[in-house]
Amino acid sequence: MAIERTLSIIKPDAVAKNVIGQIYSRFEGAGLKIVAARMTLLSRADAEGFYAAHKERGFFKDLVDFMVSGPVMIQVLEGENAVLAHRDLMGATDPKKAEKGTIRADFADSIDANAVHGSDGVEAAANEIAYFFPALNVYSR
Ligand code: RTP
Ligand code: MG
Repeated sequence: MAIERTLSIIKPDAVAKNVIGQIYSRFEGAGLKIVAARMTLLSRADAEGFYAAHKERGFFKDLVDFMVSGPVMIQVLEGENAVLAHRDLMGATDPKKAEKGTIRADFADSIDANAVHGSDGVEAAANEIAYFFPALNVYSR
């Protein structure tokens, strides 16, 4: 099994609900280690750059508006098959379709306010980690 890293964002809705710790417990319970973390209020430029792949989609403006609506908690997770393991913990993008017991089923309200982000592949993870964390701020554990 490959040890991977992936980027996680606890989105403004979940930060506002005060469930950062509960979400962190799920990461730790699944064997994912938090190797970098930072709370920040994203600028529009940060959010637009991060979601640049979606800039032609109809939901892009709503997505950016939402991501800058309050602080987010950004972390790098490390572990065996971290990218997919994290996507499994998150559940489907639309919380109505997310499996019971997933983070989105338990904490998300809608497809827009869906509690968490996770990289969708190893290459995206590397780019997203570099986007938010200079190399010196990521530690192997
Ligand atoms: P994320 O990137 O946030 O981890 O979510 P994801 O991979 O499950 O979904 P993605 O297709 O990458 O979409 C990014 C975010 O855009 C919002 N979205 N809205 N209204 C819509 O049809 C729609 N589709 C996507 C969601 O908040 C999604 O997390
Ligand atoms: Mg995505």
